[in-house]
Amino acid sequence: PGGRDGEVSKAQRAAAASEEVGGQPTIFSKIIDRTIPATILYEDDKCLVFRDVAPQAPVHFLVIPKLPIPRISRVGPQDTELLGHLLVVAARTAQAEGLADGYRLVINDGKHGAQSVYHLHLHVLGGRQMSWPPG
Ligand code: IU
Repeated sequence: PGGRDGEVSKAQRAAAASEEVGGQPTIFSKIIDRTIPATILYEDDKCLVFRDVAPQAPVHFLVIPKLPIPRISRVGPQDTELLGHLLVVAARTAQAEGLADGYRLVINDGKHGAQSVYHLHLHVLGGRQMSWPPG
């Protein structure tokens, strides 16, 4: 059933992507394929890390899967390993960026989460004192 689940998942993702963005690749797909430039901090076969173009802290970078999952609310059990990998890469890149005093990890989802790009991404913000609650 694993393979079947995988196929269903791809169909669901395609549906979700077209639901959110009319089936168009987001700007992050263009960053992955180098159609649009970005300051890339790390890359492997599963993910890409680059600086946010509009930084909200002295250090602000994004960790994205190469698989175009539209939003965190669309993930399933088949994504567990990938999501864990994104968190490990986020933490290791934060360390490489010198964020020894800590940082904030954020995932915005959908309208109430103020998500603007429908390609899953983890924000990592640091280099200043964060406050709580977030706005
Ligand atoms: P959000 O969680 O979907 O709201 O965050 C999208 C982020 O992507 C936001 O911080 C933008 O500044 C950032 N971004 C970018 O780094 N490069 C781009 O070309 C675009 C958005 I469009």
